[in-house]
Amino acid sequence: MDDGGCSGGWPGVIRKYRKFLPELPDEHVVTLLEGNTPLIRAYNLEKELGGDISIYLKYEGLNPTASFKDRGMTLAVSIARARGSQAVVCASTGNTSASAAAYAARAGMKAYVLVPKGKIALGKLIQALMHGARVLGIEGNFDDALRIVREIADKRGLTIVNSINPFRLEGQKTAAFEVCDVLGRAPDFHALPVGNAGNISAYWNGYKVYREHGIIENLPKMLGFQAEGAAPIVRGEVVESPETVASAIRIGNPANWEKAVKARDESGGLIEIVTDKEILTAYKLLASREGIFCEPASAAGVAGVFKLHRKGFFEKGALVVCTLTGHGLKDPDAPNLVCELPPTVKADPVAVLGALDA
Ligand code: AN7
Repeated sequence: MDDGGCSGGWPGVIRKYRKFLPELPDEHVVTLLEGNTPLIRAYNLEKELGGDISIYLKYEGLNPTASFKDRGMTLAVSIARARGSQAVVCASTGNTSASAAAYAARAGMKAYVLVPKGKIALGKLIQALMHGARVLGIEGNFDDALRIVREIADKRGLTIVNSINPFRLEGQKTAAFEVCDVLGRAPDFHALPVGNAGNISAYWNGYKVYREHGIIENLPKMLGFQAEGAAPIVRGEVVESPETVASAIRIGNPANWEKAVKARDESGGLIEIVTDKEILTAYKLLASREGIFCEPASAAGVAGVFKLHRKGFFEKGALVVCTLTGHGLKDPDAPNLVCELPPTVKADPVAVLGALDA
């Protein structure tokens, strides 16, 4: 049995939120004690905006593989193994592959991952390799890779662990539970990046489940943000060659398209565009003003909140939660776009003093 060795500590999302999740006998749980990520008040960003709204950051980069994917992967891999599956497969812009590889390793299963060649952040590729996945770089984009996964999975008896696997979204909804558990209510707005469009639907379901159980009274409006060059839902059509600096959400044909539209419309929210420039500004601001380093895609939600705030979208006193979906260390190339490399200085105190404030 895998109890993660938690011995009275946080038991991972399956055991914590068991009564809200699909049934799974205890002996089948595969866990790295994911979840329980901090909800951090963004005091400095609030000040930046003039102090009229409250902003909290759900820092999902602090999960075991440093992204929100672990919440769904614990459940998807546990159930795959419980049903006798030997191997999992996914297409990925990076984070799903890292998480699938880690949980498959934990479960003693094989993981196969298809990634768009040269288009995923280095840290994520390293994770998948280190966890022992069979990684293939596809000469195409994420959407091509997912199409192939759908075609080959059955032929080889592989369990797909992309978010078309319903257990992924079931697990991911636990993030909404945690937000409510901390705040004692649901926020007024919940902002997050949209790529394959699973997470926005998962959060929405989580909030609805908590309301059905009488744990919260209000529901948030869901605010999803796509990158300008990869915004199929906003534009209402598939984007054949998606482009954005936020490689995690470089997706032109989201698998959970309808579910995301439903979350948007049922909640009275919106899905809008942010530019790469707006994403990078928020990315840098989070790191330099709040001390929180997320990957570029993760900053899309914050960029969107800034944009809406400028338009006077939020009523005074609104409580806004932004999910920061992945850790900044995953993408060691992106900082080059917003920071200069450090100057080199002679190993001499006078030279160093002279250079400190230059
Ligand atoms: C950091 O890993 O699709 O809208 O293959 O890694 O639920 O897809 C990643 C998506 C946001 C978008 N932020 O979430 C993959 C993959 C980060 C991400 C998203 C992803 P969805």
